[in-house]
Amino acid sequence: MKISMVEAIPFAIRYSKPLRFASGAVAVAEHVLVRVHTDTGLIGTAEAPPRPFTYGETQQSIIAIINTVFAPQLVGLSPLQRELIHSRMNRTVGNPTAKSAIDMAIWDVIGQSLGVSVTELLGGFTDGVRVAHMVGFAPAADMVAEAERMLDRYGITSFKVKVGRRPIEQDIEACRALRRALGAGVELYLDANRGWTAAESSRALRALADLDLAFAEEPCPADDVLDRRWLVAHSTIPIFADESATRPGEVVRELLNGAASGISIKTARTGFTYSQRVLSLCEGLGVEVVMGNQIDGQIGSLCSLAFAAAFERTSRRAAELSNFLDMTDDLLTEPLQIEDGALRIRKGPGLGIQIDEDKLAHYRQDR
Ligand code: MUC
Ligand code: MG
Repeated sequence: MKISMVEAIPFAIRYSKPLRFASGAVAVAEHVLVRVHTDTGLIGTAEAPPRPFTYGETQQSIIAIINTVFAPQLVGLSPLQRELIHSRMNRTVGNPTAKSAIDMAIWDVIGQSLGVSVTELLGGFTDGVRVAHMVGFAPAADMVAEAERMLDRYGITSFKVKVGRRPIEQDIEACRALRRALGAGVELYLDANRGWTAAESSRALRALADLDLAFAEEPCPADDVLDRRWLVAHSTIPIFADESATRPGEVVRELLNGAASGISIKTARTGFTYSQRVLSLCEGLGVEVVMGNQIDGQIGSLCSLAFAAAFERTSRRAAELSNFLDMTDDLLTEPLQIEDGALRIRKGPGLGIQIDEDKLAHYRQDR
């Protein structure tokens, strides 16, 4: 089996409720559908979400790099030559979501060709993963209403609260209101997307010390090297790295620098191949992981779920798999369903992604 073509299709689907956070906001999912075709007729599918505020990629840059650089390097290779595929793509620095979508589509093809699911291929640990929901910036009462809706309708009991950049009192008020409304039984954790200084982080974490927060993600910039190390050393809760640890080398650097005590794994930026390597490093170094969300649609969420369910360490914590709920529509023929606070993997071959071609025709932007 040989790769015969790589397609990069831009599409745009509106959010019914835009997600706002310290480093940006997303109101429209302007993603790229990536399809890896083979000479056997099998087609692997994944999606790349451009996140200029985190990786510098745009929808146009993802399409350009795939069409002009990656596709010509990959056509003619076997999907099983994953190391060679990455070696070729890694001649170009950056472009993590473009590379990762190709990687995941290739795993999809391999799973389909063997008649097994990607979760089985990767590790096959479990078939269901608890879901954590991300609550974006809004007045405290609205954040509470959103979390209550997620709890009532989907049984979700783990919430990531977006904080940072806006007046710290507003964040403190929102966190207190959430704990008061949701009770002691739910898990709450924070993500400041580098929106605080180390001193502000320390102040906020002290002010919130009685709320039983599970951990805090990227409270201040990892580039503030000594400040961040000081914060991690003095924090009473774990500090997780997300956008400061987007590939294996960065993960090791941040952990050995004392800049983090846990790692967010996002398949959108490390695919399955490098997510596995990041996970192995975290196991070896003895740190916790959380499956993060790159504000993925249903395709990206399915990829993240497939990986999360494959391993013991990734399925321990609730995984961030619910951002798609705020989109007005999506491309799967069979939508993802969160039930009892969990998502179950698709048992069929590969990733189990079936694209609704009518919807794709409607939302694609290149025709
Ligand atoms: C997250 O965990 O930070 C928002 C910015 C980004 O890079 O990802 C999202 C969620
Ligand atoms: Mg984050």
